[in-house]
Amino acid sequence: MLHVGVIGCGMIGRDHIRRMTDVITATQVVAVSDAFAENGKRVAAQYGCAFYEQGEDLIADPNVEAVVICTADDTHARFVLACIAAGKPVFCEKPLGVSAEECLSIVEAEMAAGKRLVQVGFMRRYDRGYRQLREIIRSGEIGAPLIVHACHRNLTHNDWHTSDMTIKNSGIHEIDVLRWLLGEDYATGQVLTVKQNSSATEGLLDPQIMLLETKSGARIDVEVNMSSGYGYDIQCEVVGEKGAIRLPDPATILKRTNCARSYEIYDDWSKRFIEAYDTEFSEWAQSLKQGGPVGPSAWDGYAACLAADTLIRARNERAILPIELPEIPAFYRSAGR
Ligand code: ISE
Repeated sequence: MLHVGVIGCGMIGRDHIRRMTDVITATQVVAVSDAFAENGKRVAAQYGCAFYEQGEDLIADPNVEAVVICTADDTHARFVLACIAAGKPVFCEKPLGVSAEECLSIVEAEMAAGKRLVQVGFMRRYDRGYRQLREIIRSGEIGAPLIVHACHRNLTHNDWHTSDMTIKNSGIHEIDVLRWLLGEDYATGQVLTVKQNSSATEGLLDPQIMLLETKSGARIDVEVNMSSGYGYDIQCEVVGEKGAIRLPDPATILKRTNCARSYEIYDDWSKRFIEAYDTEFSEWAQSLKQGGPVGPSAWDGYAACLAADTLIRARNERAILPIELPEIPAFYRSAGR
């Protein structure tokens, strides 16, 4: 049984605590921490585990063998670095840090520690549909991928959502999963702004269109839309030399009512990707038993953040900019699946 401490008991943190308690048999949550003490204490009482006001104290608890970080994005790097310093495996929700520099400091600390400890929460890589797309691409059946059309639509956004978060907090999923699907890094990036959706918060650039070119010249367009007004909807179509493949929608019941046929579209990611999250945590626990994480690495977190930073700059400068990811260090070459 892997004894886990969870820092951050907001929506995704509580969902992971439930998952590691009720679904994943190999994990047990033994401690939690939350910046809002009352909330953290309530969750600790519900699950019968220890509560720490400070994340650092949870990391230092000898009962905690591995740490899951689900706090605000701008605290991720601090806690990940503390876990590396303590020599404890750490699963960090995306993004790994709020800038490429922050992510690079994690990469450097992990390499100095001499073994992989960090895994980043890019759950799309565990979704059955994305995994099937990747298998087909790798089999060569559709030839080399030429174009990807993707979209990431959220039902609605919080008041504090910013134009940069659209890329670095939401669009970062596509940045990572498409790099993983196509098996190559990006060469350039650009962002098109669009006439604003009138239901978006004033001043928010919504939607935005991210345009990426891979090193081999494949082209990607991604609509990132925070105010779809109808549901949480993730789409992806890969057009290859000999065929095109499309991400399946999750299976939902076909209803025939009121002279109409309809399928439910979920309202958020925790339902849309519920199986992916379960698989992600079960494979993470399994990998730790076998010696260390094999999922999305700190390098993947850095690569995604560097592309996101570049896209934000490209949008602000209305330019097409090169995405200058350095050569992958040998340490990370076999990492990520
Ligand atoms: C959220 O943090 C997620 O990870 C979701 O997958 C994404 O769709 C949403 O936009 C993010 O805010």
